[in-house]
Amino acid sequence: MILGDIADGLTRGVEGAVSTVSEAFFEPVIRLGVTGLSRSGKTIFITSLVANLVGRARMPGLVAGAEGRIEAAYLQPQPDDTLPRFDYETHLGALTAAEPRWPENTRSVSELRLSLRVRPRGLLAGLQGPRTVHLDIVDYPGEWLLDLALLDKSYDQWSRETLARVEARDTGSGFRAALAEADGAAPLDEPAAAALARAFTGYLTAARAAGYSDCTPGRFLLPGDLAGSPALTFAPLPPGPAPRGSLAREFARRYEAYKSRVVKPFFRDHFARIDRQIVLVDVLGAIHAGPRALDDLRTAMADILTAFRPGQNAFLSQIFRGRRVERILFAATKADHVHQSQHARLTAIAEALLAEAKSRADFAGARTKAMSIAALRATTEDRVTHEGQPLDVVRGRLLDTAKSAAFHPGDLPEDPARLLGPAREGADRWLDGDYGVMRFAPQPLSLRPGEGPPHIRLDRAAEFLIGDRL
Ligand SMILES: Nc1nc2c(ncn2[C@@H]2O[C@H](COP(=O)(O)OP(=O)(O)O)[C@@H](O)[C@H]2O)c(=O)[nH]1
Ligand SMILES: [Mg+2]
Repeated sequence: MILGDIADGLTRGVEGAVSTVSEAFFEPVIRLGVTGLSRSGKTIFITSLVANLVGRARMPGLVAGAEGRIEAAYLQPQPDDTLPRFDYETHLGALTAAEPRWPENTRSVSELRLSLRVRPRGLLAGLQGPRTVHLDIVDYPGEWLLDLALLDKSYDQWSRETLARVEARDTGSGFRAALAEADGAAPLDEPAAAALARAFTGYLTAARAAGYSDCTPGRFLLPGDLAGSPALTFAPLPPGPAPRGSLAREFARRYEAYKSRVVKPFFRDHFARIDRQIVLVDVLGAIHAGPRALDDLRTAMADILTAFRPGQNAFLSQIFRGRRVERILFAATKADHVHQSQHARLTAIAEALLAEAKSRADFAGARTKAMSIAALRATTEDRVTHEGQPLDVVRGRLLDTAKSAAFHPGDLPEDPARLLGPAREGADRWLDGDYGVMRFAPQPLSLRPGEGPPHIRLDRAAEFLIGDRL
């Protein structure tokens, strides 16, 4: 064991003790983690959740709200001075503009504190005044969770595995060519090292775009503010001599620095402090992209979920020290793309996607649930007559042309195996049907006072995630 690790564990323990004591005596804090692969809907989810907690008219499923016990909800300065703030106002502004648009991509971790003034329920209601519960929402890329696997791997081992994948993929040709020019034993030359790292990043980006998910290191895809730093300027190299001062020696050192300076601090400072977690999954997008993308999503989710089983990993056990994420919600997002008659099937597919990951361990006693949601509803439902038959459709404004359209995306199967079976077998396309997805623009909103944006089951998601603490 490395000494640094022991120190990590100790500091965390002391901090943990202090915060538990102060939280118990003063104002409780719920840290809600929001994650998912890029484009899964994190930004929209947080924006709509906050807006719908501030104005709760559309949140009947949040019990404390329905009982009228939430007296106020307001944004406050967040407790962590070094984390970027989630840019709620800008994102909400984009969604509620006269010409609404989806917010820009974000690619880093950010945080927002929403404080709720809540009257206690039951017998205590008459005895105690309202108390304040802080909800700290932490948005971070699911890609970063994939890095957990690196902690157990040496540079040589990671290089071997990564290069085997590079060999097998078309998207690897550019990096293979760059590698052929490189000599690991030669003295380090910074421009050459940077060029090699760029070629490797190019490969990862292409592999991700082609639907592959095992694209570590995760920060190479989503560097946040670390872009260009030495900890992100390395690449895998084939085995060979690595004398002092050589490229290979320096890459191995930077790989270790990436683990200790980038991966570990994220897990220790952010991940290990999460109480409740939502994992957003764009199931419909993957079904639309085809069997390979769906199977890839399944393996990516399995990898991501290992992070929620601290018992399986020495480093995680150490930083969690018996604490755990208490509830995990898996949400299939963008459910407004299909008619509500399809939602139960969508949820069943999401459940089946996670079944394997779930059966491997039970998340150390965390409560888990799967749901289909739309954080921001961009469509309305309708039923039309098509070739003499009634057909359930959704209507919306198309993102590309701004034209209004009615859309029937293809019926999802009742049995998820009809999709997951072919996906696992590596089928090229779906035989049973054609699952289209249209990209809808957000609809213009005219919100009344006390109302957040329209959604599907965002209130139930909130109830599962935080309802018991209100
Ligand atoms: N129709 C619909 N589209 C959504 C919804 N949530 C996300 N999207 C789409 O998915 C895209 C990515 O969402 P975003 O929240 O930025 O993803 P992030 O990368 O995980 O933060 C958005 O630009 C929207 O086009 C939703 O609830 N309904
Ligand atoms: Mg985002």
